[in-house]
Formats: sequence, C-alpha cells, structure tokens
Amino acid sequence: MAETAVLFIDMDYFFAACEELRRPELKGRPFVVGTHPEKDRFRGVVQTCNYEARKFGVRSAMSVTKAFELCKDLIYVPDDWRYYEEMSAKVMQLIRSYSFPVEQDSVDEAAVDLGKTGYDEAKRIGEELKGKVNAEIGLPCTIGISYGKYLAKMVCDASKPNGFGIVTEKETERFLKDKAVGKLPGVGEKTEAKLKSMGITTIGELARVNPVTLIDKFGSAGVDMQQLAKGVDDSKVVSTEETLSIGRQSTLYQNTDDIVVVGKKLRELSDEVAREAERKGFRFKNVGVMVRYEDFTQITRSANLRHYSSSGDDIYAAAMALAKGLVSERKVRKVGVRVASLLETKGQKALF
Ligand code: TTP
Ligand code: MG
Ligand code: MG
Repeated sequence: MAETAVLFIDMDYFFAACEELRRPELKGRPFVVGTHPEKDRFRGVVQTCNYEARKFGVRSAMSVTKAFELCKDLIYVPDDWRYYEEMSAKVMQLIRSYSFPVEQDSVDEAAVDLGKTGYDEAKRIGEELKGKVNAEIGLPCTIGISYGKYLAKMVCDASKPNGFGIVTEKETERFLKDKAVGKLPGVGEKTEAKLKSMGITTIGELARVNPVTLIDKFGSAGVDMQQLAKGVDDSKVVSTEETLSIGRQSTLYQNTDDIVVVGKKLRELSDEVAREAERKGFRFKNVGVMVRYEDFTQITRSANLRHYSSSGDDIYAAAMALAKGLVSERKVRKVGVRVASLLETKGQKALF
C-alpha cells in the first residue's frame, strides 16, 4: 500500500508578489507592503516585503520607520487587501480543482490531503500545481510534501523561496534533528524560551529528552510536542469552506427596531467571535453582519478593517456601522456577526 501524502503550499512574499505582478517595475528593487496610505506611511506596519528587502533585515510586523532605517532606498507600497483576496481566491480555486480535501490555513497557504498516492505521484501532482500557480496566476510559491500536515508545512518553510521539497519517513530524522525547536508548528516564542531554559534548543534534543520532564513542564502537550519532534505526525487535513470565516448568530429576546437593543446583542456576539478567533489562532480583516427581519427576509453586509485585528471592539465598531443602515423601519428578530479574511497568527496557535 502506498504511503499517505500531504502537500502544503505557501505563497512566497504573497502581498508583495501580487504587487510585482501588476507593477513589474517593482521587480528587483526592495519594497514593503504597508498598512497606511502613502502620505501617512511612517505610522504604518510592514505586512510583508520582497526578498530584496529581506536582505536588509526588513520583516513582517516591523514598523515602517524601522524598515526605512534598515534600508534607505526602500519603496513603500500601501496595501490593497481586496486585490490580495482576489488573488488568494484564484490560488485556492486552482488548488481545489484537483478535488482532494483542502484545508485553507490563511490567505496564502493550504494543506492538501493527497491520500495514499505514494511519493512519486505526489511529486508529480505537486510539481504540476506549482507550475500552474506560476504560469496561470503568475505568482511564485513553495510546496512541501510529507506524510503529515505539520511536517509538510515544515518542509515547505525549509524550502522557501520558490522551492519544492519532499521528506519521506526515512528522511524525517535527518530533516528534523538540527532544526531549532521554534520551527515546530505550534511552538511559539514562549514555549521556545521555556525549552531553552531546560537546555533544549534543537528538535533532536527535544526528541531525546525524558518525557517525564516534558509532562512536568507542559502537561500532555509536552507529549504531543515530543511526538512531532520524533517525526510522529498524525495531524489531519480538515477541509475548510471556500471562504474561511468565524461567526455567531442569535435570536433577539423580542423583535425590535431599536438600534440600542440590537447593538447590545452585537456587542455580545462580537466578543464571542473575537474569543473564538483567538482560540483558533486567527486575526481577521473582514467583518460582516447579518440582520433577519420579522418577515424572515435577511440582509448581510460586510466591510474590511484597515488592519488585521483580533479585537472584539473592532468587530463591534464595524458591525454597528453596518447595522445602523439596516435597522430602522422593519423589526429585527435575529442578528449575526462574522469575521473573514483570516490570518493565522504565527506561533500563537494553541497547539502545545
Ligand atoms: P506569510 O505567508 O507568513 O508571508 P509571505 O507570504 O509574505 O512570505 P513567505 O515567502 O515567507 O511566505 O504571510 C502571507 C501574507 O499575510 C503576507 O504576504 C502579508 C500578510 N501578513 C501580514 O499582513 N502581517 C504579518 O505579520 C504576516 C506574517 C503576514
Ligand atoms: Mg507566504
Ligand atoms: Mg503564509
């Protein structure tokens, strides 16, 4: 029986690559995609940058001021979220056209369960997909293949940029042993620091440590972490809907056309949605509301925030702004709040 193979794809310098595609004059010059308009750029944060800018040490989440300190010839490009989402949808559609289960993990990455195809066939599919993303969409990407989702993601990370990597069962130990523990999906800065204080810096060291010490410090999560360090990866690809979103709805106690009453419910729902997003390890950029009236007709509206957010206050503010225009004449019986355009918050996902 052939082995199970999981493919993990992540787009290279995604927002910046999208900008290069429509502005080829940017190619080869260091630039960042930032969160503020051109005139206000120094208040902005770097969302991403091309590899030319990375050579100067510029990184995602850095202030734009700091980025310009590192590279004075840097070019600033304000973000255009709608465009990146369109490109993301095209990529995801292409991935889904293969009809394997697909788990979209953020705007630019997905895990694909290739089933028991064997590595030869997995390699063929992966190379074809990479070629199509390049040729049909015009964007660079990196693909990693292994027998589990987390390992495939690690192979992808290790193969960047514009790369392709396969790590089979036999090769796993060598692939993992000298890597920093922080490279394990789910091991964030805090866990990494804690492990370091125990004298564990590499994945190989983590694999060898007495499990009792790990259980002592991390509980059962310590066992899972060590299993992955040993190359045991039975993480499943969980198919996601095409538009990844997190939402909550609730029927009002009484039908009403009072925006204050509706607003109270939106407040509760916004906080619940924010908590759920945090638990799942996502920030969000798009907020939507749904209003269902007495007569069961229903309207939905959505808007983009200026930045990725994790705050219930931001959801509430956007949801209220949208709901105001919808609550006036007709009585409302049910409302809903959802967030979309999700971004995985690196290393903060509560795995371990
Ligand atoms: P990533 O896949 O983490 O990064 P990247 O695609 O820019 O670069 P790489 O080649 O290393 O994969 O994130 C995807 C997009 O998400 C990125 O292009 C911009 C956005 N993003 C932010 O807005 N803020 C952030 O802090 C990060 C990490 C990403
Ligand atoms: Mg990427
Ligand atoms: Mg990514």
